[in-house]
Amino acid sequence: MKTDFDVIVIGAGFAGMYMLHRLRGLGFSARVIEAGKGVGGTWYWNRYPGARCDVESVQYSYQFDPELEQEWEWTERYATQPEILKYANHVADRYDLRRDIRFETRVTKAAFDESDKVWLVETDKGDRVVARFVVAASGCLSAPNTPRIEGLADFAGPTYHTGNWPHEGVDFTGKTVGLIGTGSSAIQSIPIIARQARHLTVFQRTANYTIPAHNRPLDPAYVAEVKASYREMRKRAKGLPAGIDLKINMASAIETPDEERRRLYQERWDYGGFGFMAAFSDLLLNDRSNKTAADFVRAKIRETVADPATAEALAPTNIIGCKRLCVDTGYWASFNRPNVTLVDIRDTAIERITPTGLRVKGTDHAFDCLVLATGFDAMTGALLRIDIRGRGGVALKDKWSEGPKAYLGLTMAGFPNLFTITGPGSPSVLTNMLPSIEQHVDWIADCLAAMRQKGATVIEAEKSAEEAWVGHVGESAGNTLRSTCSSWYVGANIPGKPRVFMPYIGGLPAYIERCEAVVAKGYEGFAFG
Ligand code: NA7
Repeated sequence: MKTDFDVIVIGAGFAGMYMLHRLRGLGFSARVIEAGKGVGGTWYWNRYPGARCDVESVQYSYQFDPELEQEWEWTERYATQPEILKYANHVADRYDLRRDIRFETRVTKAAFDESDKVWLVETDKGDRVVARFVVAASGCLSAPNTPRIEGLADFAGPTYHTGNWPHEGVDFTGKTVGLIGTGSSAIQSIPIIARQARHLTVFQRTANYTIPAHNRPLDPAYVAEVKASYREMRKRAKGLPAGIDLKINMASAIETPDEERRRLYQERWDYGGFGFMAAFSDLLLNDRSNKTAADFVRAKIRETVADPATAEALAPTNIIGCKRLCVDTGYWASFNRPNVTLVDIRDTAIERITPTGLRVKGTDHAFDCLVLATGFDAMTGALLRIDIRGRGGVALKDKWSEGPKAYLGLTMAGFPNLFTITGPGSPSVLTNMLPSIEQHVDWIADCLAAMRQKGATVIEAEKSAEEAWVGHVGESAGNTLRSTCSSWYVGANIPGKPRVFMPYIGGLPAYIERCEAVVAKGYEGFAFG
């Protein structure tokens, strides 16, 4: 069968854009298929008020081209969604990417044809495209989770999902708003919605930990300093588990004297951001150590929130850092506003949405607008919403019925010539996504170039290599406290989803080392045809 392209790339977020750039550089023909009207992926869809990245802007950026690094100017410590989207568009323009992207088109099906060893890709616009390879750059947090709450369709007012926010924005001035969720999207948007709305009612199922961002405009002298030392900073970051350049204190929390421990937590709290969890090296390994950090944050909540009952309800009871830590600007203080009410629903699920609001514990809450800050079907959702079929017509959803199985988070046995960028089993969401994405893309690009050189047209993960990697991913997760709570890392937010810790927790350096060793050993664990 004649191929239309060497490679079809699904998605034009940061992964898909860089993949296209690398493929072009190698002389492969490629077409990117993107559901949105523009590039940016996550940053295209998540336009809710207050959306910003919680990795510092100078680190959450591409590093493949020093000229791009030098010409782009970040303006804030943590970049807003509009600024990151502007950056994505700048990259698309700079490398002339748009001419190979088909926008407003969603891939609906991808099936491997065993006789011709090609993929047949179908879209919601009726396209049927044939390609040798498919690269799924479809994102880890890109399939919004709309909760299955009875009556959702009956609500008379507008309903907004944070992960699919109207492009024209929403003005809540004078409105009463009900908001479900207290994850990162809620924690970022609540302070802003609270300032606009007449009244905001927040429905909280699980209280969450958040660390102040202490966001600020970037001082030009600091930016110049970063630009002069980008290479060193990127190198330091790549050598650390999360791919973020931050200082990790190697001491144990529980073995540090109380006063010194408090001083160190306070120092990190005052600095702001994720670095709080690097105050000690054993916070996710030892529950007694973890409790010292959790107690510190709980004390901050009680200091900040005036009403003791609200403070108590907002104080999380689980392991800090087990669910993804949040970074905020004025979250706790929002609950001191007279127009904000917290409704704790940890013991009783929402009964139903009604035309005028929702009912929980037999009480009706009325509001004009409903905000669903209810997250995503993480890591597997975007892939499983496509009908992907490998050898023998086997559906990916059947292969993954007990949880995702993939070799290095990059490939799957039974699905030749299909690559996933930051797929399940890769460090992905536990790391700074940009360096992780670049590492994956480079690995795939180098692999395709190596195949071309040796005249191979098919690559497939061996089942035994996949099983060993899946086993290693599971074992690594079992060694930390991170797999112990009901987070989206384990699929707990989606009813019926298999409970498996999906990302690889071994850290970026160990993962990169493994990927490089696989290549050095002639693509160990892969069969070529
Ligand atoms: P999250 O972190 O998954 O948060 C979703 C929130 O919505 C969370 O508090 C959930 O409670 C809550 N939720 C979900 N379904 C329901 C139902 N049915 N009833 C009540 N509450 C519900 O998503 P975000 O968009 O905030 O953040 C996702 C990631 O994006 C974040 O980690 C960053 O990486 C950026 P739960 O905790 O499940 O009890």
